[in-house]
Amino acid sequence: LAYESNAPVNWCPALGAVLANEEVIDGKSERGGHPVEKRAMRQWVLKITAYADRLVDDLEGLDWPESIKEMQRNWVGKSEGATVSFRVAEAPVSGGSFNVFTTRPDTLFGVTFCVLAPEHPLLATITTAAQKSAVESYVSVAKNRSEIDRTAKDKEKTGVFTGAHALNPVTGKPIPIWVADYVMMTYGEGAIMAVPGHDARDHAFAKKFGLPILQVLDGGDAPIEEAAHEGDGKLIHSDFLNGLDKTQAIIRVTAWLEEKKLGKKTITYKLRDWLFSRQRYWGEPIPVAHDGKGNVIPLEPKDLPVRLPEVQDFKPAPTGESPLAKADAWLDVTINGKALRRETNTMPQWAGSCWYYLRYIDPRNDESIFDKKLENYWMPVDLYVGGAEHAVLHLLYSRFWHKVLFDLGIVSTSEPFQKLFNQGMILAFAYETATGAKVASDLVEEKDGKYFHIETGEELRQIVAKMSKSLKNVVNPDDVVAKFGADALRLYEMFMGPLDDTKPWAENGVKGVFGFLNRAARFFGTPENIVDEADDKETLKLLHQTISKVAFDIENMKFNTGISALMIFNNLAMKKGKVSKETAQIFAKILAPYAPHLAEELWQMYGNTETLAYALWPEVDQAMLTEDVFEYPVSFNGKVRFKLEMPVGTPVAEVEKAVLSHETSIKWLEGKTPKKVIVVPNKIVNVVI
Ligand code: ANZ
Repeated sequence: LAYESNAPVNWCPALGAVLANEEVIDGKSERGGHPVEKRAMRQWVLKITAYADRLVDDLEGLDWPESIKEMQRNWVGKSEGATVSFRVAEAPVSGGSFNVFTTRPDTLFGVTFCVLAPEHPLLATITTAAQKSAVESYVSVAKNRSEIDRTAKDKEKTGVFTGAHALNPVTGKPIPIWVADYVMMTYGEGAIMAVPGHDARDHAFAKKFGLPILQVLDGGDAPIEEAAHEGDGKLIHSDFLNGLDKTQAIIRVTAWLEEKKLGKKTITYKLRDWLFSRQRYWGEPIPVAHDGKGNVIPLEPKDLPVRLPEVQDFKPAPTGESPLAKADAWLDVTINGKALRRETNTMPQWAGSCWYYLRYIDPRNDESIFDKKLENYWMPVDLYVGGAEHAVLHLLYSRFWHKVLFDLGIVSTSEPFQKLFNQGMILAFAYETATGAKVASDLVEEKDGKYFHIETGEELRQIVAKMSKSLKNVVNPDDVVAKFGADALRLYEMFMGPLDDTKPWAENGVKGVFGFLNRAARFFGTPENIVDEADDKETLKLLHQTISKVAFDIENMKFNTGISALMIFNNLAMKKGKVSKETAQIFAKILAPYAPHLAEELWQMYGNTETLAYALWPEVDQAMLTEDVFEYPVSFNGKVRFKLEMPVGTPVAEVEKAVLSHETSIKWLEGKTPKKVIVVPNKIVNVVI
């Protein structure tokens, strides 16, 4: 599952360093703007592609947001289609042919040219003498463009004719072979059959270079010269496929290709193997050594862990290797009598994030990864709360590692995280001028709800933006704690709105919950308010409704509405002016998940000596949740005319009697006897006149 490969890295000669992709902007280093080139370097790669199918299929059983599942499916990018072989017409070498991958073999009769990726090895042999210099200069430019840039849909297409032709396998006719950078060497076969009639990219390319456009499926919104028809339709101009629809034609032509040995059904993935080494000092050392004869020797458990050496200089080696390549004393080791050189690549930070949750199970175990019994008890993680930015990196990588550990029999579940919840991002207010220029928050003052620039006096607009150092609008939790306390910080975060909403931090909101905490502390913390007598019915009913609501909302991650229930109960208690000690203790318990400090303090004030954290959650008296009266809507011939309250459980005959003797009924009946009175217990009454 791990192999060595000469993979390209971003090498910056001026900095003498290998850069991460995000440190390269438009082919230049982010720091200093020096040129960056691709350079092949020995690397370690993990074979995540071996798990592609399972990474897609097993999403089915997970309780994750559908959007994240869809992002993972797209990232793995499973595509069903066919590989088709094209012979080169005037091949200078014997048996010259190349394969293409297509999801649309049904369009084979519409192929009017082929395109090879600039990195395609066949270019060297098929390009004609006349086209050689044009192709070579095109290829040298294209190789330095980024993949994102090359595949962007609306980018102007570029390319060069190779001078060579291929034979369309179904028609036998020659078609030109081009080279263009919208074809990627790393996907499918690194070559395509171009169908400008039915593929927008090929259409744009054909238009630009005056190549023929053929329609082979009927339909489409515009003439085929104007736009590709990418939808379904009946096959036309396609010999033995004529009259079939797309799906039927794909099956028919694939069988035909297989029979003629010109192609076969193929499944392709966008997912690539995972480049898992970095040329940096920091990072877990890769526990292998090299014998200098091309053999890689895995270290034995007794030689682990490999510790990083003390070094003075963290600059990369002149070869672009990690600084470890300069730590001579560390580099050379003798293991089992053999002189070896340690691996100098280190692991990326994913090495830790892929399995950290497994160590939480048994963090102090230094004998093994964990005690098997504990793993059995705790895994999988029941609920993982995290940001959506991890969708296709951490959350895919750790699923892969977990599956490898599962296959090795180390963990007992094939998936690590059963339920995933994406919390919303907390934004902050920011300020801008009328022309949209951003102003740092320390240059803003508020006057009567309006905002002004301290220096220029200009009126500013308040907007919502990400927290950022440059806007100086980052909220530091330590400051909030110092001003309002940790309970208020915690309560506000949960009270801001639905947990998965993106929303701005507002200090006024913190003040609001701080006020609630103060009111609750004053009322429940005043001994005279806590009395030795039973609560009235209204208080008890609301208390049990509140316990039930808070519990339900915790289970359903709707913390904000649970908190408002607590506020409503606090208001009632203050209105009554007193509560029983039992009720006060229950209030402390259900407040505790949100405001543990205040709750604990009240709890101890009520004479408890053990911490509230060990107290059981209060039980709900179900009888308190049911209403004891029901308000019947009473209709006459289907129209609701009044409402009538009756004790729950009143017999139907008595409800009927009460309805008919009601003064409003007498008015609507106008002295007549009703034809029928329908009473549906605890629902409705309808009087038919
Ligand atoms: C002919 C064709 C006709 C295509 C048509 C599409 C529509 P997905 O769905 O993303 O897998 N393709 C194949 N290899 C490529 C490469 N290395 N670089 C760039 N493009 C490549 O896309 C598969 C389709 O993308 C393939 O099907 C091929 O174009 C193109 F009406 O072949 B098709």
